[in-house]
Amino acid sequence: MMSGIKTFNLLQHWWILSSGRCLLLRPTVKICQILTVHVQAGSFHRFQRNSHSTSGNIVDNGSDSMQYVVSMVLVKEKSLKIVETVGAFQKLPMVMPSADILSSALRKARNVTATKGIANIAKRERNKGAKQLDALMKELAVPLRVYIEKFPKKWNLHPYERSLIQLTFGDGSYEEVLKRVDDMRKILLSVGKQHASLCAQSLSKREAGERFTEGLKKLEEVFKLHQNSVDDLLNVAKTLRAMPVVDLQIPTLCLVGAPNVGKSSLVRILSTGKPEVCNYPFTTRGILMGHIVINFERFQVTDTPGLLRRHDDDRNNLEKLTLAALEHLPTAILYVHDLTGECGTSPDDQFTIYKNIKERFGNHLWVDVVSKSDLLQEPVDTNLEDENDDVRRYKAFGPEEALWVSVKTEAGISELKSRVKDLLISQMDRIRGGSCNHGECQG
Ligand SMILES: Nc1nc2c(ncn2[C@@H]2O[C@H](COP(=O)(O)OP(=O)(O)O)[C@@H](O)[C@H]2O)c(=O)[nH]1
Ligand SMILES: [Mg+2]
Repeated sequence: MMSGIKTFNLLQHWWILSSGRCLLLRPTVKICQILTVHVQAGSFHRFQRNSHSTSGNIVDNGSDSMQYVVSMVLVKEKSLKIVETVGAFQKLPMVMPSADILSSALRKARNVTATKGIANIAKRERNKGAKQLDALMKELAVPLRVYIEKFPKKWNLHPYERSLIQLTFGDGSYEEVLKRVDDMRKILLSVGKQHASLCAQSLSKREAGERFTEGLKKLEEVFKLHQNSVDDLLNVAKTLRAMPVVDLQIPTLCLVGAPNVGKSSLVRILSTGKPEVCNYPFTTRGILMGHIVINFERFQVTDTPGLLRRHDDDRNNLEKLTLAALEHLPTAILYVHDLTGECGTSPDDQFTIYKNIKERFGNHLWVDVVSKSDLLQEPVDTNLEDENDDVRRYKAFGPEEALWVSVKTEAGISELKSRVKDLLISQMDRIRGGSCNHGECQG
């Protein structure tokens, strides 16, 4: 929440300054917040010095601390609306290459004539020059304004699309490109206005001609200096438009597990159609974000190389994509476990990853699968229950109720197909029942 951020800033001030108590009240009135702070007597002055944007009064409440009531009128709060649709990238405006904007603007400006009926040559010349410079400025600046208006602000995007922007361009780059284009627009307006005005004040035909040429040169120069911002925006639009499209109304099966555990092999065997492989711009590896057909029903599927045992900050973009899909899309999870020890991630590490994912996304519809059963011994029913040894039980059986399957012998596959189909149909019910927002499905 926007107000949360404001509050956080205030609290930062306070934490530095005081060991006293802080109470934050959030009234329903959105533009106003009241922060009540008990400040130790000695630290009050520093607090006051650091709080330029606050006003208030001291109330001596008779104890060794003073109560300082800060009434703040905050900048208009933008309430973050929850965006429930995707598809913004397909609606992006077509950005013209910068060279085309410039040549088209120059051509249009050249066709502008002086206002009719001005008999005096000098007046006519300066009128024409000023009008042409004004037209050139507008022809250059207006398309940029349209782009800025039509490119969605990040907070207006569905969180999954926001994640895709983040993964593709990195932190803040999308906004930075838009800002550069807006800055360029402002400079063009300022330079254009200044030179059109100079031209309009010319005293002779020659002076008007010179000032016009000077203005034209300056506008062209400024445009060329910044034109790569427009071309960068064009590339941003191209990249985003080419992203795989997801449909929030169709259930998505998300394959999760460590790399090489057999996820893609399962997708292939589960699907009667050929799964489509789409490309995300942040990786050269083919990622499956396509459709599968199970028993004549069409579902979406995402399959990435897999999650490793590491902290979220250290994850690569493909791992982050899996997490973003789980977090923001109404997905059902097919979690694949390889207990053979051959996939490169030990069963111990797989257990750690599994626990973490289950903790975070346990509210999703879920099926656990132990893969490559052809390579595994029948588990012996030892006394693990008594030992209460989760890891050892996991290593022998996989998670509770996991289905043992083999792509090689097709053992367990028909049962898996029917479990996955039931899972996706339940997912469809959740979507239709409206209990799925951004992947947070309440079961
Ligand atoms: N023996 C055996 N090998 C399998 C089975 N499933 C997958 N594999 C092998 O395991 C390796 C990794 O499989 P893949 O589907 O690419 O794993 P992913 O990285 O999780 O998508 C490949 O060499 C597969 O042939 C299985 O049921 N039995
Ligand atoms: Mg794979």
